[in-house]
Amino acid sequence: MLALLLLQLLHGGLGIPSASQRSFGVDYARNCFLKDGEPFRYISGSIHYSRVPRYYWKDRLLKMKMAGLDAVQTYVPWNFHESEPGVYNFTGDRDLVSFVQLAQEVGLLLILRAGPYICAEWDMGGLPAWLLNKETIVLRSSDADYLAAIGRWMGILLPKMKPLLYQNGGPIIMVQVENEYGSYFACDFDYLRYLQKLFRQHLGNEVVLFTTDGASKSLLRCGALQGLYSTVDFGPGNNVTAAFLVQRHSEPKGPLVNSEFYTGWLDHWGHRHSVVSSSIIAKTLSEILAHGASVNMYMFIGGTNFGYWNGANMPYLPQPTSYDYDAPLSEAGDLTEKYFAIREVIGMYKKLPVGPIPPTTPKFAYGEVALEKVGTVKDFLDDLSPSGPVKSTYPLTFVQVKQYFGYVLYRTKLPRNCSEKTLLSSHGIHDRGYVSVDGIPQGVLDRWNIISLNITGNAGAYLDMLVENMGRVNYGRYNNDFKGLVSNVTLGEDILTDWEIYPLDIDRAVDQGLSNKMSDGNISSYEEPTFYTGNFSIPSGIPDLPQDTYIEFSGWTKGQVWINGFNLGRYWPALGPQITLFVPSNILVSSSPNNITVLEFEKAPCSSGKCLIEFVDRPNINATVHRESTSEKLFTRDVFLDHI
Ligand code: NDJ
Repeated sequence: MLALLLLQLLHGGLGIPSASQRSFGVDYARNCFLKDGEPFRYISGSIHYSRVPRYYWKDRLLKMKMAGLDAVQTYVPWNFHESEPGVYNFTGDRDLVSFVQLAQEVGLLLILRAGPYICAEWDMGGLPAWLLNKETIVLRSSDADYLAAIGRWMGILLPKMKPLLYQNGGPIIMVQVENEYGSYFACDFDYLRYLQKLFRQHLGNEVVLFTTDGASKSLLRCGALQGLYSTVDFGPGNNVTAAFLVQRHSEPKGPLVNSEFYTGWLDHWGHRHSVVSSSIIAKTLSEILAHGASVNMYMFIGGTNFGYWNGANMPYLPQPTSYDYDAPLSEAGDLTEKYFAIREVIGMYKKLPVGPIPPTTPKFAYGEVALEKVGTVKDFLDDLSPSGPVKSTYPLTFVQVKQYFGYVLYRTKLPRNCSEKTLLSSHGIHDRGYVSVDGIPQGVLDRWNIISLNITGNAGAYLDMLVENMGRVNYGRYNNDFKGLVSNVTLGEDILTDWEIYPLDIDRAVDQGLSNKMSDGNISSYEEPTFYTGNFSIPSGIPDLPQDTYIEFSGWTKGQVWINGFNLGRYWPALGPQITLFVPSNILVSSSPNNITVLEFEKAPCSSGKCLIEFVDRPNINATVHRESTSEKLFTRDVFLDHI
């Protein structure tokens, strides 16, 4: 006994197990996890560090801790870290090691979903678009080039994670390999085995590696693999007992685990905002906990798809900028009624931590700001595309011109005079094309709804198509989502040739500042894609400013917005349901005016001379949508899974 005490003291004191004593594993005899030799089940919540500014990581993690959670779960989006082959970024908002350490400081364990594929309503499910440089690549299979890229990436990522494993003194108790692989067509066990071996090589034999699949036998068939602990995911509509019985097909013994218990649901542009009642969440959560199961709530805080990070579902429907998810913590980290309902349920099963819950951060209505038209994309072409166009007989895709996100300008000349009846068509607009002839707007082509439009113009006039990548498909077999003009464009019967393709680095140009290049504007139902800029200052004399705010785009149509060079994401109030964009206070400055840059593609509310945006203190992500799609029903999870 004395020897044991001495040993414990030597290892850093009583109560806190030293690295060598720390252990985490599966107890098959007692159907639970074992943590430091004791039976354990976890209550966890999902937070994606890539969707929350680093400035707010601690606030959100503390709120999660105070809800009674034992653990947080995060995905690692590969494309967030490896923007070009071999170019890695783990700094600032991408500093994953700091995020994991912060979770530990706050007293939370961490479940790491390391990818390579994550789904998550994230561009291409987290896979880097540059994988498509090999056009025929079969993603999520044992395609040799795909495996080689994963091998290199995991060789960077996993050694960073190894010291943070629970048994090595860190908070990571489990690591997920792949994600709902059973829902994917490839069903390639060699691929799963490759991942298993790779993860073991880098992380050792002790860590619990696991998989997650929808709670149906057919989905587990291709998702589960001997040696990877198989867990299920299901939402509040499901029969809990039946769902866990499905898990028992793969894991006759061991802990019951729901790795994604849906607290809300995802959104699409043009569909109503998803709302799930707190009472059904509380009721089902309680049932899950009463089964003695471990659970991860997806999402506990959804956060924001800043920049271009949103994904899309098929038939092609992109997700909006907000990833609020109707989660217990709102997009802005606000405490909601659902948060307290969940906390109360957790309190019925374990002792809640004592201490204050960090309050909801205050929001400030900075009011209206007048923007000024500074020029069209064409006016700024030299700044946006300093290396000039790539010339090609037929259109090239984004990856072929080595641009992965945002917008590319495709230009050619009209081969003949076009009367009002001349039809411009393409079956390959990925995803929206803003069309003009000699600077006169003609309309918009879009991937599913409008694949042709009538144009007018004389032979030799410039035909410009600014093509927007609206986010790559993140789920299912159409994951290899090429962007740009992915097939030919026809004018009547003729295929258009001799293209000049301008890759556009808009983010860099915005960051450097756009000087006014205004030529006379014209008023039509469409306008050319145009930049607007403005400034606003944080009022002095009011304590604790700058605070978070929301930018509202009343009267604007569709575009992208930056504040002080930070790309806040896409706005599309003309469609909905999202009308305001979350502006976290950390991107605002008090020392000088804050710069707003807006790129509006279709029509700004400036005909009266005033182009206003407004900073408000309340979000609106739940507005009536202006084009409700009949496919909406397809996207509730259960109906969706029934269709596979
Ligand atoms: O594992 C997936 C997770 O990352 C499971 N989901 C989640 C939905 O939020 C999220 O993508 C599914 N997505 S099934 C596909 C939905 C198709 C309508």
